[in-house]
Amino acid sequence: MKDRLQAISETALAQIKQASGLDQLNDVRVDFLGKKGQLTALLKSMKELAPEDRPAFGQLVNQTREQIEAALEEKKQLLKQAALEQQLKEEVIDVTLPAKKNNVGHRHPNTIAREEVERIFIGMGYEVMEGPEIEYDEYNFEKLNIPADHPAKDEQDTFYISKEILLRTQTSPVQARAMEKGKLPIRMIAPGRVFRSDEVDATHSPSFHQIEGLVIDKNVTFADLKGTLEQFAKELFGEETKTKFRPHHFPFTEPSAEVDVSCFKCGGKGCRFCKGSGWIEILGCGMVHPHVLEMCGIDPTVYTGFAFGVGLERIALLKYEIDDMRLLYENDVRFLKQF
Ligand code: 2NL
Repeated sequence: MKDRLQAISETALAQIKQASGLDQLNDVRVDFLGKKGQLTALLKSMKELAPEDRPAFGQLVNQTREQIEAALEEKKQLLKQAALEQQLKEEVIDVTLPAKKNNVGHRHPNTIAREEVERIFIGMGYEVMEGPEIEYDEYNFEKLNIPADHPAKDEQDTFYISKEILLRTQTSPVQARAMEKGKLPIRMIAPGRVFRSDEVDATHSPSFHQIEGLVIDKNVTFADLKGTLEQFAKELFGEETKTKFRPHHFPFTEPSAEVDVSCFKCGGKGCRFCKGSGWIEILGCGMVHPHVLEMCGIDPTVYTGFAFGVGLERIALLKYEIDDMRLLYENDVRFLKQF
């Protein structure tokens, strides 16, 4: 029995010495010290010894176990150290290499233009408000003085979810909702996506963006409208910009006007950009129709107001001299990076 113990001890220590990895070392441990290991088997066979020899032999087996355990632990530390050194050698970082370039995104020209318009009106004390893109016919048309049989409904043909629910053709429903809330006075702009059943070309898209403005208070006049939009045009296109109000018709305003700005390319002399006229159309506006005020719960004998609507894409195309609206929707980074 002693010889067997000696033999087990020697082979165990030899195998531990030779182990070249932690897995292999663990195999050795299981083979000798495990439940079905050689040393355990030897302990079990102690009954072959005379009872008086058993305690001394048991002690010997335990000593051997401790020796093997100590050798295992020592080898384990050695292997771990070697593995760490290997890892450090493999993962050397060359701090002199150039850093990886981070591709940072860029604001879309529409976003730049919207934020610019918002900045100007916030500076004049306006609030920015938003509303749903899916609207009731009632808010998109009826309350804005466009009843079922109105020809403007042809011009603003849109996408219907049902007979009463549609994709909004303008952001005015946001303003109709604000008026209905009844908190006066109102000074607000409503930027957002709108929809029309239009064919795609250089200046049209079935989905585009608008910014509408609304002011409601006592004693608001067309002079306030003119002053406000003149100031807006100067801030957007430069201090020297002139404005021209041409009479127009919108169902929701009376009187109504379209506004031209003097061409910021040629200063009004006439060039390719303004098609020789010296003027560029930028928005539509007017005094809110008394019937619209009434339908939105405001007494038109006490309050008056003005409203305007700007096409965001139109501003972006003009400001950044882009000649085709489709470029705004292609999301080609080579295009978008330029602004
Ligand atoms: C255009 C013309 C316009 C309005 C929008 C408006 C809104 C309410 C009441 C009255 Cl709640 N009017 N909005 C008024 C005049 C013109 O837009 O050509 N936009 C691109």
